[in-house]
Amino acid sequence: MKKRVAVIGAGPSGLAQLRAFQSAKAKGEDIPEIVCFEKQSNWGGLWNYTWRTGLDEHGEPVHCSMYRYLWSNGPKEGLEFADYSFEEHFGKQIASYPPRAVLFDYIEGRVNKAKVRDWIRFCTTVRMVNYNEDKGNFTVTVHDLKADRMYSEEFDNVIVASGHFSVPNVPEYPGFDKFNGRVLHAHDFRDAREFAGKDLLLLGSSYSAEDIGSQCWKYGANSITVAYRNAPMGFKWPDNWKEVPKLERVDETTAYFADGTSRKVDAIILCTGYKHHFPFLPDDLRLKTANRLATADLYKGVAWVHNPKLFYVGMQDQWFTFNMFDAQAWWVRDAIMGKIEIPTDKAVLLKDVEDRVAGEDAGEDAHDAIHYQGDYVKELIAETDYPSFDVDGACEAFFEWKDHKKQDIMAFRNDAYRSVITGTMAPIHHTPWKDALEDSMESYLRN
Ligand code: FAD
Ligand code: NA7
Repeated sequence: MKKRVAVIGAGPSGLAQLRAFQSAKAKGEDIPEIVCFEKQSNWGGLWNYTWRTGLDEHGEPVHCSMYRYLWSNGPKEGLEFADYSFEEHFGKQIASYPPRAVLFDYIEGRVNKAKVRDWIRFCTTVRMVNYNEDKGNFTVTVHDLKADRMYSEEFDNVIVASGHFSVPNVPEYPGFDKFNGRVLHAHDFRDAREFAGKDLLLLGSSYSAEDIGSQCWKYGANSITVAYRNAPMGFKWPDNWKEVPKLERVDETTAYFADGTSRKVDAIILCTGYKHHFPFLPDDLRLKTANRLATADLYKGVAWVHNPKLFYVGMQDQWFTFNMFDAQAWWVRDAIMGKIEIPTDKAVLLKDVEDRVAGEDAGEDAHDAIHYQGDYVKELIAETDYPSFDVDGACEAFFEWKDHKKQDIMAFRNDAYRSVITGTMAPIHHTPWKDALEDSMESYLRN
C-alpha cells in the first residue's frame, strides 16, 4: 500500500509541499498519495484576496489578512523561487515590490505548471487530526463545506501548512467600549480609501502598523498616530504622522497616551499581530510557540519533536518566505520518503530545538536575524535536491532594503534589486509607489 500524506492548507507553504512531491515524481520517483485540504475555494492562502471580513459564505472564519492595495513589503528578490524565476513566469524581469495580485499570479504560475491542482480538495476545512497509537497513523476529519458533509480518512503523515498570520491578537484598552468610531484589527482592514480624510490611531510598531499606516497616508488619511508598546519604529515619517508612547485609555472621541499627551481620533486600527492557532489539533499534536525564527518543538524547524510523523511548514516568523517554505517542503518530502533520517532519540530532537533557540537569542539585531534565517535556509537546502541559490545574495537584498527604508520610508518601494536566481537587474517601476493609486497587475507590468 502506498503511503498517504495529508497537507493542511494550500497557501504558499502547502503549495511548496505539493510542488516538492511533484518534482520528485517528475524525476521518476515513487511518491506517496498526497491529499491537500484547503478551506477556501482557491489556492494562494493569504494572497487569495477577498473583500469579506468576519465569517465567509460557509460561516468559516475568513482567512485573508491582506488588503486591497497591498504591495510586497520586502523586495521580491528575497523570496524568488529557485526553480521558477519571475522572468520565467512573466517573460521579462519586473520591478521589485509587486502588488498582491502580481505575486498571487506568480505563486499560481508555478503550481499550474506543476499540474497539482487535482491534489487539492477545496472548500474543505480540517476539523480534527488524531494520532492512532495502535495503527501508527493519523485520522483526519474534515468538513466538505459545499456538500455540507463531514468525513474522516487515515494518513501516514500530516503536514500542517495552515499559516499563522490569520487569527488576530486583539488586546482591549480601557474605553474601547465607549469609543464613537470604529475599532478594528489589521486582519479586518481592507480598503484604505475608507479612511481618507480621517484621523487614525494605530497600535503596534511592526509591519502591519508601518504598512497600513503608509497605505492610509497614501490614500489620503488626514493624520496617522502610532502608539508603540515598547519602542517606536523610528522612521522619518511625513509631517502628518506621529509616533507616541503606549495608549493608556480612550473616551468617546480621544486617545490618551503614556506621555500625558492626547489626540482626537476617528478610528483605531489594532496592528497587534497574530496568534498561532490550530483549532483542529489536539493537545498532543498542537504547536504552541511565540512568533519567532526558532519555533518551539520543531526539529529542523519542521518535524514535531513529540511525534515526528507530523510536520509543520512555514511556522517561523519570516524574513525569508516562499524560498524558505520551499527549503522546508523539500526537506519534509525527503524525510517522509525515507531519504532523510529523523533521529529516533527524542533527546536529540529536543537538543536541536534548544540549539536553534540559543542561536537566535545570540543575535543582536535585524542584521543577525536575517543571517540566522538565511543560514537555516542554506542548511535545509544542502540536504535535498532543491536548486541551490545565492542565499547570501538574498540577505544582501534584505540589508539594502532595510537601508532604503531608513532613508525614506515612503519611497523604498521605488528601488530595484538584482535577482539571485537569474542575475538580472529589476527595472525601476514606472510610477513612484506613493503616486501609483491604480495598482492592478496590468498597470504594474506596464514597464
Ligand atoms: P497562508 O498564506 O496563511 O496559507 C494557509 C492556508 O491554509 C490558507 O489557504 C488557509 O485557508 C488554509 N487553512 C487554514 N486552516 C485550515 C483548515 N483548518 N483546513 C483547511 N485549510 C486551512 N510575505 C512576503 O513574502 N511578502 C509580503 O509582502 C508579505 N506581506 C504580508 C502581508 C500581510 C498582511 C500578512 C498577514 C502576511 C504577509 N506576508 C508576506 C507573509 C505571509 O505569511 C506569507 O507570504 C505566506 O502567505 C505564508 O504562507 P502559508 O502557506 O504559510 O500561510
Ligand atoms: P508582528 O510583527 O507580530 O507585530 C505585532 C506588533 O503588535 C508588535 O509591534 C507588538 O508590540 C504589538 N503588540 C502586540 N500586543 C500588543 C498590545 N497588547 N498592545 C500594543 N501593542 C501590541 O505583527 P504584524 O501584524 O505587524 O506583522 C505580521 C506579518 O504581517 C508580517 O510578517 C508582515 O509580513 C505582515 P511590541 O513591538 O512587541 O512592543
